[in-house]
This record gives sequence, structure tokens and C-alpha cells, in this order.
Amino acid sequence: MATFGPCFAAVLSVVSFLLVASAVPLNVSYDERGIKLNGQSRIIISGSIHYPRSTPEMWGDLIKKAKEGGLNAIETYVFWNAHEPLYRQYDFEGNKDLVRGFPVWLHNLPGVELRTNNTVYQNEMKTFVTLVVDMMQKHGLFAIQGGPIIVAQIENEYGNVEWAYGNNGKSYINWCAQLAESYGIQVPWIMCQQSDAPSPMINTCNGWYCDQFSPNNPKSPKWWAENWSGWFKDWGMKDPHRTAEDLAFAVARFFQYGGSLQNYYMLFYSLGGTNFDRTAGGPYITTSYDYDAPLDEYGNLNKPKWGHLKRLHELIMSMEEILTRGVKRDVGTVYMYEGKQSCFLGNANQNQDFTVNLMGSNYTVLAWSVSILPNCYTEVYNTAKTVMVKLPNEADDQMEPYELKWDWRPEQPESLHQGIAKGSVMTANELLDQKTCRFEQECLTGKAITLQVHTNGHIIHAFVNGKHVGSQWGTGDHLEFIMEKDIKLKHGKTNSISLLSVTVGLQYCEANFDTVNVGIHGPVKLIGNKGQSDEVGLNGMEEKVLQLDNAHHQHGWKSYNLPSNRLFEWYKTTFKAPMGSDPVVDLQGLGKGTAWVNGHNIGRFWPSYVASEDGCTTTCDYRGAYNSDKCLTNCRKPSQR
Ligand SMILES: *[C@@H]1O[C@H](CO)[C@@H](O)[C@H](O)[C@H]1NC(C)=O
Ligand SMILES: *[C@@H]1O[C@H](CO)[C@@H](O)[C@H](O)[C@H]1NC(C)=O
Ligand SMILES: *[C@@H]1O[C@H](CO)[C@@H](O)[C@H](O)[C@H]1NC(C)=O
Ligand SMILES: CC(=O)N[C@H]1CO[C@H](CO)[C@@H](O)[C@@H]1O
Repeated sequence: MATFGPCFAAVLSVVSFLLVASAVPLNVSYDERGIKLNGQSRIIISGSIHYPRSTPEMWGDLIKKAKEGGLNAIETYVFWNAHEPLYRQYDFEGNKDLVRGFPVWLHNLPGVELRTNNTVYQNEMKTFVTLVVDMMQKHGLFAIQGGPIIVAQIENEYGNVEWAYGNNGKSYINWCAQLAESYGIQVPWIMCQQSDAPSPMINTCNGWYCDQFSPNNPKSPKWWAENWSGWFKDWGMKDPHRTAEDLAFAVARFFQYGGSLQNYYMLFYSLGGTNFDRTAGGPYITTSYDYDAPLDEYGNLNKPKWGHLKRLHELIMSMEEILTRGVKRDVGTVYMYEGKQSCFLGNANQNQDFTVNLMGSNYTVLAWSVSILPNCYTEVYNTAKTVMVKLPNEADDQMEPYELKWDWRPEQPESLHQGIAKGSVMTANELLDQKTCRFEQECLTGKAITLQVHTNGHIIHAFVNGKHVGSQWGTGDHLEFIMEKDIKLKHGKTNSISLLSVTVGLQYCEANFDTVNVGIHGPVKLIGNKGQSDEVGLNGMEEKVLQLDNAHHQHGWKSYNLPSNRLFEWYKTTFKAPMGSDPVVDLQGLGKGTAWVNGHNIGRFWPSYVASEDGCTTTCDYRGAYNSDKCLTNCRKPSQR
């Protein structure tokens, strides 16, 4: 996964913006050293905040915390799927509960091929990007209009998949560049992970470390669009953890070697880091999108990472003039400007500390660290020397836990036939791509046989004549699997086999990702097929059993004989909101499902799926190149509660 990067972003974002607060018109330009605002070189330290995965009430606090943490810009994607859920039906209000990815209608347009030299696709992309650019312009949001947008991005990490499209890919990227330029919005346009970015598009780096990166055009500045502050988490996987020391090392080295704009991905993934409803970061990615970021899923400071980076940001900012205008000497060690000098001492050896002689004095630079000496004499910061911060006692804030009283009702009272949503039935004589549906096979046979189902994931529940016969699911590494169950059929009678296929996030990344089928792709080994029907959703959702205030939907709930370990049950409870500003729902004890609070779908839960027991560490060495398998914790525990 690491080689492709977090390209779940790739398919979603068409344009991304960096924001700084300003009220007067700003002329944004750049040279090889960096961005210039009204002709003055600036350092930009930015964080990613994605609006659809949070509530607007949280935004102010998050931006404030970003600023307190020493950032001076915010980056966000614009989510095509959220804003155009249906063809030509735009929605720019509130946050939407959509499957992440291009809008599904796009995939269904006749003759379309996504992200390549295809006129059907290009017309749609142009329509949408133009809509967004016009909207920004209308509200005066570009810097030249006195607004906060200083950088825009077109496409995302296309360089990773371009090879698969051959000459058409190249031609597409040139078309993207022309489209971007055609708007004349007077902010620099970037393309991240695009080593052949056509001028004046600025190719930027995404990755764990970007110090050795150089843009393809010598006139482009060195920008780091996605510095991965951690890594995402899969269901059933352990917790990845990137240390504050290593993250600070990567950031300091980037600036040491002449970087001038960098963006944390994610400072805070999507304001709360939560994939609400049926959205997901990609196949099998958890509801939580914490990313081990400096601000955690709930917007709380992730210490000591937060404080350690805040000090670094403030220091880098204080050296802004010398870093953006100074003369560089000794491969990034010394920066000199107007008689002043600043120094960086870096040590990328992961085992040995080095003693460096700088202007007559000896300095010890710890392994895998960078020391910053703003006046070249006094070390004021070293990336490996974190200041430990004692966490406030969270328990003080909390109410005494008390037992909740639950009501329940079954999803399928008699048989699965009646239990599925009736409003959305399709029939076909072949297996369909089941991006979100259930399908059922009717067969006419009379003996005990083995049911064999080949599926592309992610979860299968099998029923024979309305009775559950088994369930199976893939793991993060093996989403495709074959389910085999010995079943008994009724002799001489019509038997029904129902397979409920569940997906946990769709493909987002590889070339032609939209053509990857999801769910049961077959063969389903049974003879005498009489067609199938595909149906979407659950009865309870159709009936809006979740609307607590609707008396009409109160019937059917029981408060006695609470069932556990059973499939297809609805559970509900009412409770007093706990004290404190950030209450958290802990669904430990439940199996797998989706939860609503006051009618809002807060996403999937799956605490019964625990991570395997090996591979965790109790200590974490920050030294050495980070990857997503390093410093894992949470073995034998649910990946998310
Ligand atoms: C913007 O700044 C650049 C670089 O300083 C300069 O070349 C250009 O003329 C300025 N444009 C406007 C419209 O002021
Ligand atoms: C791109 O598409 C256009 C129109 O369909 C076609 O004329 C052109 O040859 C294509 N470019 C490449 C490189 O295949
Ligand atoms: C610095 O270290 C070198 C090598 O160990 C030593 O010869 C020199 O005397 C030291 N200089 C100072 C100022 O301590
Ligand atoms: C995962 C990833 O994209 N890593 C890249 C980080 O940056 C370095 C230097 O530019 C690249 O070589 C890596 O491929």
C-alpha cells in the first residue's frame, strides 16, 4: 500500500486549495525558492482538513487548533461525489453520506473511461471543475480577489497510474494542465506525484520523507503536498504509529534542503477523522480516520506530537526570511542573508550519533535527527528531543458509566425474503457487479451439496431456505475469497439460497479502479439456476426504524429477551448525553454493524474483529525510515471501538 500512497484521495479530489487568512487582494506568484505573496517569499506550513467528514460545528475549533499548532494554511480536497451525487444534481450544503469515489453515475455514462483521454469523461470533469472555480470566484475566494485561496491543484497522484493509460494518459495530463490554466485564477496550480507535470503546473511530492525530492521543472519550488503524518487503519489490523521524533525529522530535513511549502496529510483527516454513514477511505478501511495525526479523530491534541511539531513550526516560521531568500551553503547546512546566518545539522544515520564541527564548536547530532541553530551557535531544537507533556486526566471529565437499557427488533422476522428492502429489486440472469446489493439464487435440486461462492469481498452471509448456514469475510490483505459450505436442500421442492453480500468500502486507487467488480463475481457452484434478484439495503432502513420521534415506527420493538450473537437485529437505546465537550461512543461488545445517533449515521463498527496477536511492539524506535508496518500496537484488540 505504501508504494501507492494514500490515493483514496486521488479519485475524489479534482481541485484542492490552500487557505490563509487575508482580507486584501494578494498577488500570488512563485519562483524556485517558493511561493510569493505580493512579491514576498513565504514559508507555508499547512494541514489537511476535509470538510465532509465532520460537522460544521467542529470546523472553527479545528482551524483554531491548527493555527495554535504553528500552521498558516489549510488544505482541502473538493469532493466530486459529495457535490454531484446524481448527474447534474449539485449539493453544496451540509455534509453528505456518500460512498467515497467518483460519482457512480460517471461510471455508467455510455462510452466513458475515467481519468484518461476520453471526451465523455473530460466533458464531465470540465463541467464540474468549472462549476467549482466559478463558485469560488463568485464568492471572491481567490487571493487576487482578497480571498484565502493561494494554491489550487488539478488531478491527484495521477503519476502513479499514468503508465497504465499509455499515450492517452500523457495526453490527458496535458489536457488537465490546459484546463487549469484556462481559468486564469492567478494562483499557482500544482499536480502532486506527477513527474512529467507540464509547465507551469508545479509537480509536488507526497510521501513519508521529501527532502531528496526535486521538481521536474527547475523553475518550480520544492513543495510537499502530502507529508504522511501517519497511516490509515484497516479493520482487523493493528494501530500504526509514527513517532513525533521521526515526523519532526522529516519536516526539518525538508526545510533544511530548501523546501518552502509543506502540508500535513492529515493534520487531521476530515475534521474528526470519521467516515460517516457508508463512506470509507477505501476497501476495509475503518470508520475512524485518525491517521495518528497531530490532532486526533475527535479534534484533541495528540501529545507529544502536537507540541513537538508546534515548536518546530514556530521556529521554521521565525527563520522565514533567511530560508526563502538566503544563500544556501554546504548542502543545506548554512543559510546566509543580510549578514545573518542560520544552520541545520542533520544526521540521517539511524544508529550512530555524530559530532559535527561548526564554526569552531563541536555539536553532537543524535542519530536520525536534525538540530536547528537559528544563529549557527545555539542549538534551540533537535527533532529527537521531545518534551514530554503530561496528559490531562480525561477521567475527570467523564460521567460514571451506567448500564444502558436496550430495545430490539429483528430485521427479518420470518425469512430473509421478507427481511430485505422491497423497494429496490432488480432481476438479471447473470451475476451483476454488486457494489451495494444482495442477491438470491433459486435452484431446483434435491440432495446435500456443497455451496461454493467465489467473491471479490468483502463479507458473505449465506442462507438456505431462510436459515443462516454460514458467514465469511476477507481480511485487509485478502479481500477476495471462496466460501464453501455443505448444505442440505429439500427434496423435490423449490429451495432458495440467499446470499447477502456486504462491502466495506470500494476501490479507489489503481488504474481503471471503477471497473473492478465488487462482491460475488462467481462462479456460484449450483445447478438449475433460475435467475437472481439484486436488492439493496435493509428493511429497517427503508422503514426508518431509526426515527425515534415517529410514533408510527415504535411498534415491533421488544424490551425483553435481548438477543446476542445473532444476525440481523436492530438495537436501540436512549441515554443522557455525557458531560464534556467531546463525548465518544464506545461500541465494544457489539459485533458488526452500523450505528446511528439521533438519526445521524455515524458509520460502521466491527469490534468483534480483533487484530492478530503478533507484530506489536511495546517500545518504538523513531530511528530509521518509517513505513506502515513499523511501531504497531493494539494486537488482539478491535481495530476500532
Ligand atoms: C505579481 O507578482 C509578480 C512577482 O513579484 C510580478 O512579476 C507580477 O507583475 C505581479 N502581478 C500583479 C498583477 O501585480
Ligand atoms: C485523444 O483523443 C482524441 C479524441 O478522441 C484523439 O483524436 C487523440 O488521438 C487521442 N490521443 C492519443 C494520444 O491517443
Ligand atoms: C572538536 O572535536 C575535535 C575532534 O574530536 C577536537 O579535536 C577539537 O578539539 C574539538 N573542538 C572543541 C572546540 O571542543
Ligand atoms: C511513498 C513515497 O511516495 N515515497 C516517496 C517519498 O519521496 C521520495 C523522495 O522524493 C521518493 O523517492 C519516494 O518514492
